[in-house]
Amino acid sequence: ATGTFIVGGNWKCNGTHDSVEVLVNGLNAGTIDANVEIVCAPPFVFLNQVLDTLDKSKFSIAAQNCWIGDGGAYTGEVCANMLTDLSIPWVILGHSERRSLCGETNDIVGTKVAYALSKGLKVIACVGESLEERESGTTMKVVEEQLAAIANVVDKTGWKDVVVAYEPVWAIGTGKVATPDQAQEVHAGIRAWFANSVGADVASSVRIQYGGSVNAGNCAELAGMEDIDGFLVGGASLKAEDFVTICNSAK
Ligand code: G2H
Repeated sequence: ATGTFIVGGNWKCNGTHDSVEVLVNGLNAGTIDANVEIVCAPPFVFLNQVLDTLDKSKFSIAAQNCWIGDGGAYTGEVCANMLTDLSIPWVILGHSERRSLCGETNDIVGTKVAYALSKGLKVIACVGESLEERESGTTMKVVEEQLAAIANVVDKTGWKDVVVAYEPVWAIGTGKVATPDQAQEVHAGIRAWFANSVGADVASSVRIQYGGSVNAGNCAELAGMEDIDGFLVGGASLKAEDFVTICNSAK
């Protein structure tokens, strides 16, 4: 694996004040291996609660999205400056649920990533193909186009603050995890794309997470793959004990 193993917990649109309290207490009680970076992404409305209660010596905090540019008359949106104002270091951008359900195109995601980086946020940038795209043999083409839309607007040095999350859409929340070999193949392809299209230095330093039905039972085998540098976890990140197991799965 490349760099410090990095695990994200994407809580998605789940939780109540009380369930967040239970989850945070469970996470704080967990014993985490020394050499792992962990980023928890609660819904916006619970960011302050999590900021106040989560043990930040073990866990960092991310938002799950942010607006494409400056704040202003954008009803319902949250902008990058608001996150940095709360000292939130990370944001997840381009999650497939936002791409497919909220109409975020490759260009929108690229612009969002560039803007968030310009405001000092670190970004977990998500890419991945649908089942139809996989079956038609276009997985790498789709993923490369998603990455290129980011690379077109992000300076080469900006990649130091980006983690790529490869999340095959067909494996998200379906219980259908990519096999370690399937994931490794795409991760290696992503690294090769970086070498050819961005630079050898970025290719050898960028961290690539796998996401899609990662759980406490399948994480160890996936974590053993050469180009898997961490995970982005959805469902299993809502169970503290399972999430801690996943965080500790790096070899
Ligand atoms: C993929 C993942 C987290 P899950 O969306 O981003 O969710 O682990 O529930 O498949």
